[in-house]
Amino acid sequence: MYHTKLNLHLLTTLALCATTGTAAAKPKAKTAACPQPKPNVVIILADDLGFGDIACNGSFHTIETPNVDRLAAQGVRFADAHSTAATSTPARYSILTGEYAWRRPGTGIAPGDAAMIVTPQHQTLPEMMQRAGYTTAAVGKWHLGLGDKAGQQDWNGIVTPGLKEIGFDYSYIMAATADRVPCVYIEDGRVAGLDLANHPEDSIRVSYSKPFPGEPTGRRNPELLKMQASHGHDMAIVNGIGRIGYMTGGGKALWVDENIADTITERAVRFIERAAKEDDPFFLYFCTNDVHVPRSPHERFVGRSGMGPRGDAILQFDWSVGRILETLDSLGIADNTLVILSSDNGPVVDDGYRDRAVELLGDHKPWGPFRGGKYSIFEAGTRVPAIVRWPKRVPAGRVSEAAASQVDWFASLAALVGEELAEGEAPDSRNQLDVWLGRDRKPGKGREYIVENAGTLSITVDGWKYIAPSGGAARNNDVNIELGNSKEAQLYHLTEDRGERNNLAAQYPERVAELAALLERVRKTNDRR
Ligand code: NG6
Ligand code: CA
Repeated sequence: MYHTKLNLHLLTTLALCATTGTAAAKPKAKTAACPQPKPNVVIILADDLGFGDIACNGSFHTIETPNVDRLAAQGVRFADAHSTAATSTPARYSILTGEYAWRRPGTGIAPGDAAMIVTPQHQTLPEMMQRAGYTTAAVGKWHLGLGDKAGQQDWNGIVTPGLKEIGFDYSYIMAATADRVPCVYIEDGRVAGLDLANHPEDSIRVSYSKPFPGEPTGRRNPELLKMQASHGHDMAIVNGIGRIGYMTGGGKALWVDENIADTITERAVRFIERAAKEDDPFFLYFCTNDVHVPRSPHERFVGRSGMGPRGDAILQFDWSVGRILETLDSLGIADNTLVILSSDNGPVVDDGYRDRAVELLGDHKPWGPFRGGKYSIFEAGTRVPAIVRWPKRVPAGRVSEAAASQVDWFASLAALVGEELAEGEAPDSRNQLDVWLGRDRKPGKGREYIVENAGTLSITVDGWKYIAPSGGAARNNDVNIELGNSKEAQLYHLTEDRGERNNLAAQYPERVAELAALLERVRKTNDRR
């Protein structure tokens, strides 16, 4: 059996060489040298981690992130990398499908009982990796819906279709976010740790419309809360924290917020350990809950940052990164593992719980030098931390100023592992492997344009950013973030004005027209080439 598998792996490697050989005339062929084994690929995706939330992006004086910094020192750190949207569901949709979420209705922030948004009909990133011979896993925050009907999932049986049907061999996930019910982990389609045989009373019910009679809610029973909400988050109470949505049951399967990082990091580590014993390479999509609300880090991080739970959650995130890196080191596979670290969207300080994040922020600037934050079309909405390390192939200790977008991970990884993309697969994703492996690092390299999405759209070309007019609110006062909407067109010269202070639209009407036309073209056609 072992030999059969090994032979199969050899055959795949040879096939990869053959594919690369055919393409030898094209410059991208150098990206897949032979006869090297395909690298393992680990994506570590933080939640709401801002550009300025990691020390190596210039915040050394306010936060310590030694593990993230080590990754950067051993790899390439990006100064101009973007998620495709300023909130989680659409940003993650783009990573897994290689398509801009704004092309599809129903890709906004999903409730915990949403039907699958990345569906079995999609051609997904993990499926492409499976085709290339990879063993795949998703661990941590999901937030892309489950099952085929909203509100109809069987939380007490198998939640299906699920991640298996879209290319993940193994999954251990939180359905949505920590502030949304159901507050349980789902392992390969089943709620982990649910023991209905001995505890039928733990049967789980979930509703996003009606409270369950007799169950306390944050709205009616604030005295039961250990963390008060600042806005929203006043429905079910689980572990003393008010959530979005109602649920009952769960028993011992309910998560303990303080242990989420430990639990999911441990599952990610175990997957790596198991996969490393096999001959096939592995692909891990590890999505942390940190630093999303409710921020309830483990007690060993409490008080350590001096910034309250938000800062402590950053330290906890950094710890998770350290555990993954240590695991790769101890298994001797770090050299041939491509690690990509990033965040789904920009930062927010008060996102609905009174956790003193605003009061204790001090000089720390989660958004770095950029304007706006999570939810915003200004830069801080999608200009996210991004670091890539692969000791064998990525230069160490470099900074890339190339324009880069997470939507390109799909086609770039396909090029890396030698997979052709079918017609219609990953329609907006481009092969930007030379950028993502840190070979092309200069400004002006990389994508010819970056499209951002936060309700309205923006497009940036050569440092000029155009924001399409929109009737949306100019700011969200609950979270104290400028959303960047304006009925007027906006044009910023990011090269000179990265803080987007001077709207130059009136001065450069031709440039506005040009960028608006380009955005219109992208709206109408796929973005692949
Ligand atoms: C908002 C939530 C916020 C967060 C966000 C999604 C309220 C008042 N606010 O609606 O707390 O959950 O959705 O964040 O409910 S994301 O990072 O998953 O997109
Ligand atoms: Ca997020």
